[in-house]
Amino acid sequence: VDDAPWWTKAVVYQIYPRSFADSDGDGIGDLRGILGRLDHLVELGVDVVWLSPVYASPQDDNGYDISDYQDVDPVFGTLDDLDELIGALHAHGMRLVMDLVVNHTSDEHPWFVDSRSSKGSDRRDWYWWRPPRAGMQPGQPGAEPTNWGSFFSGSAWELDEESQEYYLHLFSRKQPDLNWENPQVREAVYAMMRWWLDRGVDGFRMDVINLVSKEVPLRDGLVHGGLWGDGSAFYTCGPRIHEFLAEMHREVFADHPERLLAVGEMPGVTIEDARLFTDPARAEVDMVFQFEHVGLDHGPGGKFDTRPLRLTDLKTSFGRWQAGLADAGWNSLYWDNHDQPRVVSRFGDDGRYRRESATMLATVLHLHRGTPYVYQGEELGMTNAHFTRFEDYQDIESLRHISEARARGHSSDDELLEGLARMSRDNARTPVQWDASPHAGFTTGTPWLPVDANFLTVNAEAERADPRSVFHHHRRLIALRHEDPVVALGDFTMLLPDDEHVYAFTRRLGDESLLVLGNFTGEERPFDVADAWAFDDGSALVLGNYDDAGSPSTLRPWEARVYRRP
Ligand code: TEU
Repeated sequence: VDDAPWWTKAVVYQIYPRSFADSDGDGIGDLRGILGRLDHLVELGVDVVWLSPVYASPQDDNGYDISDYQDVDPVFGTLDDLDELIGALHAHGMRLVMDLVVNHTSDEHPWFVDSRSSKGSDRRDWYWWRPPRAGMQPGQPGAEPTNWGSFFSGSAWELDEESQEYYLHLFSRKQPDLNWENPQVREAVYAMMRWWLDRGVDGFRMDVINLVSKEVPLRDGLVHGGLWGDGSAFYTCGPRIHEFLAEMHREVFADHPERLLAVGEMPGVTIEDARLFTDPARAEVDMVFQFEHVGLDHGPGGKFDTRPLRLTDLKTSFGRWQAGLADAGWNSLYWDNHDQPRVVSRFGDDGRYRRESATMLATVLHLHRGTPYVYQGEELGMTNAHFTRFEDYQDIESLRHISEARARGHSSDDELLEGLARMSRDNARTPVQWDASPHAGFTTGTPWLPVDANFLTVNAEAERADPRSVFHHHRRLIALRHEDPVVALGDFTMLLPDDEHVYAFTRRLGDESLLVLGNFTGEERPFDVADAWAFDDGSALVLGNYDDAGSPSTLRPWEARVYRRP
């Protein structure tokens, strides 16, 4: 227990700087805005801040398209501001983890500008350049080097008029993929990472890091019914991914072992692979973000075609991940981030039972074994954006989805708006609601994305004033993890796997046990865990989201309880 890494009992808070706090009235959040709100993080008690990208960027994908890895975009501030933030967080005993986006750069990054400048450029091979498909003319439909679709709709290839060759972009055309087969690319990335560590940052959240190894030669993927083929089999955890991450660890992390945190964002990662990535003996990364649980409400038509979550599916998924990483490796625990809809709207009830469902969802998440991540506003019970017009959306994924869906003529405007209202990434990107003043205290100017009308009641000031609030509940959950080793390290056992309403599990470490219960519905639900837990031998309720203990056999709407024994 004593030699477990520090991050097993840490909680990470994600800041999406564009939407956190604006200090200069331009309507966009910035670093000085964060500096002005550190009290909020201190009171919450989080250990680490993960900062979404603040690097120089044309902002095609809100900073995930980087044109200079070693500078701050003026929209967010300066390098001096960032140094000040590192210092201020450290002074409060918190760490700062930067986003590391190295599957791709911006097409305006000097590396790509150089690579594009001619076929003979020294950096030509730093990206994936390919001629048109054999026998076809550049630009002709179907002439793309492979049939791969991009994550943001359309082809994953863009034709460069000058050289008449295509470059690969798994995301937007302004995010060309780096060629990790080239050792110079990897060394340039590692040098940049070392520069940040020397500046004082405490680690990295690595954007789509399991996509950097592509199987060569590149070839067509299966067509599942859409316009484009699915290339994911050739780039998800590709042939050299473990080699690359082990190399990165040696080249970047080896000199600063204990202090740092390395978390790999990994769409499509399997449990078997995650075990390899996070087994400390292999020295690759500390933990990964997997996507299984946030795909359970996707329908056959993809993420915008939603279906209701079945609680038994969620239990099966979390249960497998808990078991799979029990004796080697480590889990990350999250509901929300800047790419996912707000969990209280998605799996809870953001109306009548907003407080109850948000606190229940947080309780269930934080009591699993793994490191919990809180996304800005989640601790306030912030909801989805409730946009009803196409004009409100700004996210590139949403905009590309709208234009592709319209071009194909498959869905009505109402259906499209419905899908966006449920799943658009903009749902989590509306400004943080600080108080009931104009624009929720986020900015004195015009916010870049509309503030939700519910800010008059859903805001940090109101949450701080109410001891039962989502905010104070998060504070208690974080404190519990800090104080009680069973939360961080206890064994996990899922109970009631077939129950569609009540989520239940135990945690056990030595003589100590916890029982965690959560009602995933707005009705009273009976439960029976007598096989696993006796309430009469000294169980004490350590945390709940109702004012009184309630009945030992029924949960009230969205109720959560944590019991301790002995
Ligand atoms: O996201 C990668 C990812 O796989 C998805 O979550 C993606 O955002 C998409 O919505 C799938 O529907 C990371 C970043 O978190 C995201 O913000 C970036 O847009 C993306 O990589 C590209 O850098």
